[in-house]
Amino acid sequence: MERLSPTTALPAHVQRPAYDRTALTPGIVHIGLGAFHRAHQAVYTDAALAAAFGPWGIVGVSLRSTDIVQEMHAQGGFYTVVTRDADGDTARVIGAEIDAVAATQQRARVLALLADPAIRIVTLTVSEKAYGIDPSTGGLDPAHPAVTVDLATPHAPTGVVGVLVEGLARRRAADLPPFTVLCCDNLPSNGRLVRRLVLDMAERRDAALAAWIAAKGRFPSSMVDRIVPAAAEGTRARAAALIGAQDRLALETEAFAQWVIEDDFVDGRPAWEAGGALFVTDVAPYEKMKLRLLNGSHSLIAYLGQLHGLDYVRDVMALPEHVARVRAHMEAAAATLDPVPGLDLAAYRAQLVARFANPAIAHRTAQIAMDGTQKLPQRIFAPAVEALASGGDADAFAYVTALWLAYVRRMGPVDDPRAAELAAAASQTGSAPFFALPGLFPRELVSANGWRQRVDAHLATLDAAGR
Ligand code: CS2
Repeated sequence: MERLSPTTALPAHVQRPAYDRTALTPGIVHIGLGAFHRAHQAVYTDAALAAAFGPWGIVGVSLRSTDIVQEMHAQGGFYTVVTRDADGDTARVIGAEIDAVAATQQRARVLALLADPAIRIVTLTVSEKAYGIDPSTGGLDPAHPAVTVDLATPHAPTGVVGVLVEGLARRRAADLPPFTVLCCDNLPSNGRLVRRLVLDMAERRDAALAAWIAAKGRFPSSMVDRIVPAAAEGTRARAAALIGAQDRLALETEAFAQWVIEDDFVDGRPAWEAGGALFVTDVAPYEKMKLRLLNGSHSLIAYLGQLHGLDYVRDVMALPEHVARVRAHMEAAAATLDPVPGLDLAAYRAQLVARFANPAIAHRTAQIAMDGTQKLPQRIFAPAVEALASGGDADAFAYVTALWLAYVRRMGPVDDPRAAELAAAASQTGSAPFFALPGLFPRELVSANGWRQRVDAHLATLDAAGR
């Protein structure tokens, strides 16, 4: 079977780029070429290009992997997004990615691109742990492996913050405006957070550079949402049956997608609203809602699944007692939220339960369970602090915390950048050694004795039940 490429003759039912792909030129560099970006921002960009064509082709940069870049080259940037829900499967071929670069092999090319006047936006999906955030201060962690390297050799950066700072330094030297930095990772106030990290690193190399970025740079926050599991067994075969060609980059996802963005760009942007993106002045209420209701419940489901031997989110959602837990968690999380403009929270919660239960989506609980130290602070600990401050018992959050600790003790060593510290804490008794890990739990929780007793009580029950 022919390999998918820009010249493949696709069956009529397959949606394809509705613009002149040969006329597309680069305007965006995206760092982090994972499944999520390809099924989210790239799809919105494809829709934007069809509605209002412009110089907004995406050049994808992979910081570590080289395989994905080879596959993108082999298919001329084309790949299939298969949407799976109760109505069946639909295939859409995306053309917005016009080139791909592996930073480990072509670092000079990545830096040259960032200094190219045609590039006006740099978007990011590198995962929570890649940024090098010091959990105690919220600023840059100089001990993070990539940050250490990039502080020592700033002109040959390897990590995301180092690459952004060197790119911005080159633009300043060339008398160009900065590019807009648009973070699309699941972190609270993600634009503000990345701005702080970039300024921290710039400050350490050149105060004038930091002042220039602070004055001219733009770092809009954004809330992104679409459930996109890593490609599963059968993904490629299903895509091939739909498009009549072989696609090694095919992805499967749900129909739902959401993107809420602060409309604050240095020098223009694609018409992402054509794909359904919402432009607002303050993303905070949307992002809090999503991190606490979707991602918080996801972490609950992931640890329930891991402790009960359930491999997929849909397996957990097939058991009524777990669904009841999920609903109770959402109830507690919703109580910590401000109203979200134009959104009915009850409907949003009901829709989430249906999305998690989607039988056609094979989302591994192991994938969501990883990196707990990077995910739980914004998903579970922050709402716990707020619930306690307003007089609640925050028991739902104590329960997820206990599940995570039980998972770490039972499954260790776990996939987490702080795995060694977690393993050391797990070799001692009780939860106290975990609460002593620097910067992991907010101070308000470390000193909340009543809440910590609830964590211990849940942990004892889980131990007694063998899970
Ligand atoms: C998940 C997210 O892996 C995880 O931690 O909670 O990737 C989740 O699927 C997305 O944020 C959905 O938008």
